[in-house]
Amino acid sequence: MKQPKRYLITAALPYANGLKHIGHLAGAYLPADIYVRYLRAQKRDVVFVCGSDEHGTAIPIQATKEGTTAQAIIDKYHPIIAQNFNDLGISFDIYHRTSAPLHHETAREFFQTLNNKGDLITKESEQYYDEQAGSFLADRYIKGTCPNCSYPGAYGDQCENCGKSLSPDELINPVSTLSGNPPVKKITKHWYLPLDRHEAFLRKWILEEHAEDWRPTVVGQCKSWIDGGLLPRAVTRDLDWGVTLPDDVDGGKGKVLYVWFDAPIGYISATKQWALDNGKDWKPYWENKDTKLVHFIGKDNIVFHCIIFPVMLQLHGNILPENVPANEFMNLEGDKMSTSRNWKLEMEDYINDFVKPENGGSQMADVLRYYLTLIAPESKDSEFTWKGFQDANNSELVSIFGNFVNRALVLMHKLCKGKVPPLHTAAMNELDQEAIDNIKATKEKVEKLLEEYKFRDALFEVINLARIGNQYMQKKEPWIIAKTLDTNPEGQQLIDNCLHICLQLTANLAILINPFLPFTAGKICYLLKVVEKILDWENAGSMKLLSVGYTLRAPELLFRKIEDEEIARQVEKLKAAAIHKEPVAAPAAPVATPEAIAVKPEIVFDDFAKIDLKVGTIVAAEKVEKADKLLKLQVDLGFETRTIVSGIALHFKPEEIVGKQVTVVVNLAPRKMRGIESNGMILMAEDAAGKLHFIHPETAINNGSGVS
Ligand code: B3M
Ligand code: ZN
Repeated sequence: MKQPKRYLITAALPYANGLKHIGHLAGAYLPADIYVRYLRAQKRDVVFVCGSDEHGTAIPIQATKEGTTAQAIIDKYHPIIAQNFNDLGISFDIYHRTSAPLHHETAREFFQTLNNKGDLITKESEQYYDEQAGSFLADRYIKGTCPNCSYPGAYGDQCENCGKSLSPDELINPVSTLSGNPPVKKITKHWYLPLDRHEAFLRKWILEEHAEDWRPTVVGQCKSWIDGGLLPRAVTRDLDWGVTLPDDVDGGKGKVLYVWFDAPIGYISATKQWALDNGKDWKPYWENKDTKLVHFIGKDNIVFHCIIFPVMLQLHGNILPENVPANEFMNLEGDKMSTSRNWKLEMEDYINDFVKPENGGSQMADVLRYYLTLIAPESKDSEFTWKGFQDANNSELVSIFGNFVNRALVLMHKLCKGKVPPLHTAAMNELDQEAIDNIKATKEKVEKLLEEYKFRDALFEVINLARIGNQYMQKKEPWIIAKTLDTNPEGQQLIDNCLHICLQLTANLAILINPFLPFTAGKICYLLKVVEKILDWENAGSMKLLSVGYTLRAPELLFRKIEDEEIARQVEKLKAAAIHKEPVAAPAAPVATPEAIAVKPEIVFDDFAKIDLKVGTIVAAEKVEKADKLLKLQVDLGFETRTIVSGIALHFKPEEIVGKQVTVVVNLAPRKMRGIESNGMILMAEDAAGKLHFIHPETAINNGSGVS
């Protein structure tokens, strides 16, 4: 693609229903910010939009929890979240709100246009209804067991445990979160976006045109959605919180737009508000093909940004995203981050504990940005540990990056009278040239990686340049030469060359690190007494950033060491705050029938110990021909993958159990079933209704783990 004329960068709009954690930060906002800062340094025309998602059932549900109104909830969380992002250096051009009238108008117009063009259909259907509360149960007003992972607290729109997007009808044992009662069904009319009409477009656009440049995880998720069959998606809800339908829409009274219909339109209304505030025209950003639109999101938002919103944009006559670099999830200290179990590190907490001036200041915001980028879940889930955070700080930021910059300044003050020394070309050797070449090469590498959204690799290259700087200094040993100056006065030229190069390298580091660690880049500019204009990307690779003879400030450390006690305190705090409880509205377990509680005759421990139970993951499943009840499974047990034939075909479809962890009896004698040798048995629990449930660890663990 030739260079775009302008860029519109979006980061998912967070729900304003609570504080956001570092998993959110690492998933969308930080990578988006790095990309935008890089583009700005390239002097490209770029607008970075975000804002609060203030609709959907999540908001009124939080209001009920806090005993207040939906409006009070968004008014409480919107400014705090905006401030948290600001404190961590996330540099939106606008942080808008979907409760703004401009957004309501924009979303309503969008719906109207599609509806008038015949791009939406209406359908009457039976939907869950709470008779006691007298209302329909959209999305999060209904809970039940996830059909995909058996998590008992899944919502009607999504399971927060496995991330699968759901519809209320898929929930097992659904209950209303309003009254706790099982719901009834009632007829209602809704508007639908018929995705099935757009399969050919989506296949061509994603699976052909973007098969190479989008992340494999993103293309993979889209492919499975498309292959799974696209269905019309309801875009309205029976709710009293959200964007109301246009007045002239027949039967639209009392209904609002589905939050996932209006929220992405929030990117457009945010751009409009930004344009109003800055005397600009918003239209080219959404209508001209020479705009590059990029959505930064977490993996649970892929379908909305890659399938549904693009169909909407296409129908409405807008441009489509060039890329949707979605990140996988970030776990925390060995477990999934979770709001309901309070297993998380909120941005707010980090800011209070580290970023407040008395606790370290903005440099500590950069430390978090550094570690989160280092472990960015770009291709697979990753894990934040406090130990990892400490190590990244102490052994990379302090010992490599900070140390290099500090030594360059200290030695310059000691050996070059506090001024930038000249470069004596005649006295240069190949080590000097190599260092200079490395600066230029690093610039090119970082640039290429950033253009490909490979932020962790790009950051590695920057740190590596600091590492190269340290090695160069170590090889040149100007402090040793300084001791021989009495007998060898030309030695000063060698010292000058080394420090000249180290200081120019330091200025280059400021430019290259700026998209990732903006506070650090600012601090280096301060130490070098240069204006931040120097951080323009085109300056990277230059060896003329600092003028010869220029006096620099006395060195100050860029990063402080993080002590063991600080880390221990954080781990303790996390554990103490964790809530070990079943999700609130989990359906009560059905009472066991007398048969189920009948107990078999007593055995001794040795009898039990003969059974070898291990955890495995079902990696493939297919029906066994001419056997209604049997599924042929491939189960990965860590040490080997086995074929197991299991009598569960009436309970599970093959595609819904692939990926599940199960408990396997691994030392059961092999047995042939329908000609297939089965090597083990999967443990199942049967409930009172005769439904089967897998027995599996609470969170994923290594295959082959023993069960006893
Ligand atoms: N508010 C969900 C989320 O925060 C949703 C994103 C909207 S992006 C248009 O994950
Ligand atoms: Zn699930």
